[in-house]
Amino acid sequence: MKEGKAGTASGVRQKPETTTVQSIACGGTGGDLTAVDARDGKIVRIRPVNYLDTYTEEELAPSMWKIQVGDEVFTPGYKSAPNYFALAYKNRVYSKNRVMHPLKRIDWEPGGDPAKINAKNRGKSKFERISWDEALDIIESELRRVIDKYGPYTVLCIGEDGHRESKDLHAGGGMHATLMSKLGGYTRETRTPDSVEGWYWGAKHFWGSGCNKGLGMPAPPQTGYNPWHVLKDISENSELIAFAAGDWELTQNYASQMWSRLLKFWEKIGKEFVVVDPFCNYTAVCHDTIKWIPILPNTDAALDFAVMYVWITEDLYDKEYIATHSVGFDKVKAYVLGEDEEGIPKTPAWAAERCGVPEWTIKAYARNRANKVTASVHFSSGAIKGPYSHEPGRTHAYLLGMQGFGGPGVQQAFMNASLIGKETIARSTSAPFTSTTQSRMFYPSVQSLPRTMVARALQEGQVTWWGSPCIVYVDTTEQFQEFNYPAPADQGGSKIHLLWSEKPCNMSCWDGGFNYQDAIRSDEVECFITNHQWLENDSLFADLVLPVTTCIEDDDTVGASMVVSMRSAALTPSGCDRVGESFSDFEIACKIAERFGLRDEIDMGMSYAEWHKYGFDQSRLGEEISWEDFQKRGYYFPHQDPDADSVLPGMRGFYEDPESWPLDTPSGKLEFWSDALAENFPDDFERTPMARWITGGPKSDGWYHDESLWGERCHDYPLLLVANPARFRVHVQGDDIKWFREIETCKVKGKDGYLYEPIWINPDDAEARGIEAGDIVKVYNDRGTILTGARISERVIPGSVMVHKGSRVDPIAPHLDRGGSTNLISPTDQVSKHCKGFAVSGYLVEAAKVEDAEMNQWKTEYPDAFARDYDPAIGINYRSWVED
Ligand SMILES: Nc1nc2c(c(=O)[nH]1)N[C@H]1C(S)=C(S)[C@@H](COP(=O)(O)OP(=O)(O)OC[C@H]3O[C@@H](n4cnc5c(=O)[nH]c(N)nc54)[C@H](O)[C@@H]3O)O[C@H]1N2
Ligand SMILES: Nc1nc2c(c(=O)[nH]1)N[C@H]1C(S)=C(S)[C@@H](COP(=O)(O)OP(=O)(O)OC[C@H]3O[C@@H](n4cnc5c(=O)[nH]c(N)nc54)[C@H](O)[C@@H]3O)O[C@H]1N2
Ligand SMILES: [Mo]
Repeated sequence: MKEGKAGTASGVRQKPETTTVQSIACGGTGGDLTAVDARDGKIVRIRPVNYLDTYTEEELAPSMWKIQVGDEVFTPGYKSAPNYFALAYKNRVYSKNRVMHPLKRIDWEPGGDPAKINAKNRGKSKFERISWDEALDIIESELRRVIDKYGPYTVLCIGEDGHRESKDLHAGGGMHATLMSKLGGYTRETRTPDSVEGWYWGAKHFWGSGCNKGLGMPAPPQTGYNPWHVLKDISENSELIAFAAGDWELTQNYASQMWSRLLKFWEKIGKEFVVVDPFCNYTAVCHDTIKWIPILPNTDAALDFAVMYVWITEDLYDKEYIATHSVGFDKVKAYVLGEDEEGIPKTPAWAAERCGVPEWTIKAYARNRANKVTASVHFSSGAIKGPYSHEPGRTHAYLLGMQGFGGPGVQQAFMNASLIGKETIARSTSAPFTSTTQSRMFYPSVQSLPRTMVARALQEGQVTWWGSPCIVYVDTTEQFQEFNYPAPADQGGSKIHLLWSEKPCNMSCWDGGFNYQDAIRSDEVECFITNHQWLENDSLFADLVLPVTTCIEDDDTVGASMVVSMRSAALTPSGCDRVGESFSDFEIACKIAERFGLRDEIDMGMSYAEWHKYGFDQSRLGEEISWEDFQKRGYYFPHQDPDADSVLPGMRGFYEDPESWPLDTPSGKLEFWSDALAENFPDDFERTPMARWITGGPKSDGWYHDESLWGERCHDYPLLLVANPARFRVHVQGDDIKWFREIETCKVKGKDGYLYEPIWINPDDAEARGIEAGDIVKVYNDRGTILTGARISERVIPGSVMVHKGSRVDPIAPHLDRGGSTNLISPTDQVSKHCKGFAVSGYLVEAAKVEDAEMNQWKTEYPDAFARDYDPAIGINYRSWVED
């Protein structure tokens, strides 16, 4: 910690400021470094870091990467470019929504007696402050009770993986599980492949498991973990950049604003951009060399098939590459030309009726992509988070395959492509430095539940699924394995009765939120604990809420990995006083462990200083900087590998020599038709061995979804909802940042003064419904109703509405919510029968103006919900839910 000069403003002698370096980002993987200035234990401001204050240019030279095209040079520069969330983080630390003390729901009592747990009141009744001693007494007694009665697997540890704030030792998401594994086991709640659904369930069968051992984003296994230099290759060789469901101006900036600079650089060196999107997204509105092609949500497969039709009939694809690098293309070709049993040619006219893109635009887009070296760019892709996302996931991949995927400039850039350089000492894609892996052991658990299936497990007592009991990073073949909950009783399997979350936002981030709330409101759940900094989302439905520190308060280290301008390792000492009575998840686990005589097994008897040194020793940092120097400087950027330029970018190895660089598909090549799918799921008509135009249908016919404009449900709910990450939040994080809430695209002020989450609606659709700008609008389907505020704009295609996901829930009554959190009304079913992921965007809703009479009726029926304390600057907050 550095001391600044004592200020003498207005003649009053002030205490000196202290400055710490922090790596703040709500994505969990660290951000561009910030300097946090504090006075008297309170944060004063947060600002970028000038690296030259700590290092000389010569010292930094080996760490800098560079992309040069002609005379134009792009480098990270000497000043960090923190994302705007980090710069606004003071608002988060001192939010009126911070959990100040341990809380207990007023009408819940430990012991599991249905008459005393009042399960039905979860999300309705308020909380009271209790002391840490009381909270620990209750947790200890509840754990002892449920383990004794049902066995340890009755404890479901929620949130082992997900985003959260960036922390190492103090991070949540595994501390409860680490503790429970010492107490005999637990049920593991596993993440489903949220970011990459369509690639994971679809494209993996086309191009193999991909990078990170199974994320489903393309990379031949031999390149190891990183598609190094994809961005460099695109900069040097691509002519057209297709953002088909990608918005780098929004999504790529959550840990560093470098991505805006990269887009500007691409613009400067003459790249053409095309944005295929239901929404004229931020990349489209912020850049000049752009063409926006509006498309109806979740219809990309139709567009892609028509593009293939043009390419095949006009001889505009790489036939030689197809012959040498792929199998099964003939089947797809026959389907596209209508030369199969279905007999429907997928012409641009056919596609235009389905995807809403005019015929001539489809032809122009197809020819433009074929005539120019085209890269496909997204973070993970918004088009692949809907029902049957394996279809667009595969058709997007087919297009790359037909243009010689891996050749110069023919690349797919996605989140991991953000690792432009190749550090010498980094460990795989993760940070150069992190002690998390030491403190947090993801003990394999006999019993697990995918996040998408927790509600059904509680409601039906039994669930079956195919694919991983562990997180998303697994081989393709693993999708063919069947899993069951509960695990066999002789292995200790039992039903879950105690829920404990270290990432309490599943009702807003995962699918079917209203149904999840119903499931939590059952007597089956005898106790629900959350650890949380802010009183929001799942925590409103908890029985006990434990206050957690923010990343700035913790004495920690952070290794920044993805989506930063340079990967870094930093010591991030506590930069301000703790807020309220908060402790980190790590400290909470230690406190509880102490009750069971196990503290030493959690903290290994080490102080924080010892943990930091231990993390340093475990990393390879010592090869480049001494511990003493690292402590003195506070942060470090690993050197670039001098041989990095010889690394083949993305799929180049496979492109050049598919025999030496085979994919990990059964044939080693791109598989337009997957024999493995045909063999394992011969009767699956939702995900067949190759991509098709799938619209779903009624449940009675065996379909999982009827969420398209060609089924039955669209007569009642005719609008397709797009629910993307928000410009002014990272998932659910940051909804209370008052600096952002003032921005008019962030919230819409209703006439009742409440700041509603905007619904972006086209003027035609608004007029047809009598909706005017600023109206309170209900968005609903048979799963429930959320309230929003009208923002009328031609930025959204007619027939679709856009509501950013992740605003905080604000329950009025079951299945009725004022906060506008879209995932409350998303489908409860998985992607399709054998794919346990979620479908959270591109589904059916209707929108209508809320008339005064209806609002008044709700106010009369649910007076408590409307009487809650509300501060427009912040929204709902701690005082709304805690009794004095
Ligand atoms: N409709 C729709 N839904 C989506 C998506 C979409 O595009 N549309 N995107 C999906 C994608 S790609 C993702 S990655 C997921 C993200 O989903 P999540 O990973 O669940 O999202 P976060 O908002 O990062 O959730 C972090 C939660 O942990 C809390 N938290 C933060 N730091 C800490 C900590 O130190 N300790 C504890 N105990 N809690 C902490 C935060 O307040 C927040 O509630 O959402 C998915 N859901
Ligand atoms: N500000 C901010 N940045 C973030 C996040 C955040 O929450 N906030 N989350 C981070 C995470 S974890 C992830 S995985 C990424 C997500 O990154 P992506 O998945 O790439 O992002 P999305 O915003 O879901 O989608 C990108 C674009 O796809 C469009 N889109 C949606 N549906 C369709 C469709 O059916 N067809 C087509 N063609 N386009 C469609 C959207 O309108 C949007 O402009 O973002 C990361 N960055
Ligand atoms: Mo994600």
